[in-house]
Amino acid sequence: MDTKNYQFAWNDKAFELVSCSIVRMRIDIISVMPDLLTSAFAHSIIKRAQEKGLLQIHLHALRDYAMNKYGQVDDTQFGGGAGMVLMCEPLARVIEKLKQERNYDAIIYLTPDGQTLKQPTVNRLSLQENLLMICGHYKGIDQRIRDVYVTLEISIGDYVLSGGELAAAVLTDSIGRLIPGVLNDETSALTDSHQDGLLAPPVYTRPADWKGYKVPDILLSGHFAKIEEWRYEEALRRTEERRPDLLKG
Ligand code: 6GU
Repeated sequence: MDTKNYQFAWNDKAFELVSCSIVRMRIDIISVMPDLLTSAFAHSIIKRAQEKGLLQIHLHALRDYAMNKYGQVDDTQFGGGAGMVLMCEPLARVIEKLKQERNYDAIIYLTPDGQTLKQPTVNRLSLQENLLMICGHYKGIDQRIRDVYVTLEISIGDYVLSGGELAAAVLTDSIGRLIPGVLNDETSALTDSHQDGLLAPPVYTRPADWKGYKVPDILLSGHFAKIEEWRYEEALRRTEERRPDLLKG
């Protein structure tokens, strides 16, 4: 990475990255309902990542690549059965166009039969430059598009969504916040649940006594080493109680 294109400046507390002429990551998302995604990326950390120039998100409406003037992008499935399937031709058109413009490190299809998303995959993807995500709808996309173009298939859990858009938003959010320079110290990723294989410990803020419910004394002690030890013990206890499967690995 060429650091001389980065601009740092003082804010109230820290010398911080304010702009950067190299976009660190570009994510392209193909969808029949791109509007569903706009607000997901217009807030909080992902909004700031884009403002800082560290992340570019480009939405592509599949209907712009439709078969005909009626905007057809799907058809019934061969062999019979309910539900529509997104056709090869519109998807191939938009994918080919994008592939001509840049090399993609991964072409990801969001699908309930993909591999379940876990933090290590998110960490790995956050280091890439160009990602292409395809959102399915209805019964999904023609298998031949998966065979020809898709390099990674991801599900966000064992339940069914109406389409891949919300999954693409989840994946983009989880990746975007890890791009170097996006999070500051206050929002550090290192203490997140799952990042160290443990669930996060409980957290408290003022007042120290709320209707008689008190904050654990240790957190008010100012003894940083003891506090860290307490947090670790609580994280371990919580993980044993709620997600013993995480401790087996
Ligand atoms: Cl990625 N897509 C859909 N439609 N449903 C899901 C999913 C994806 N992950 C879990 N459920």
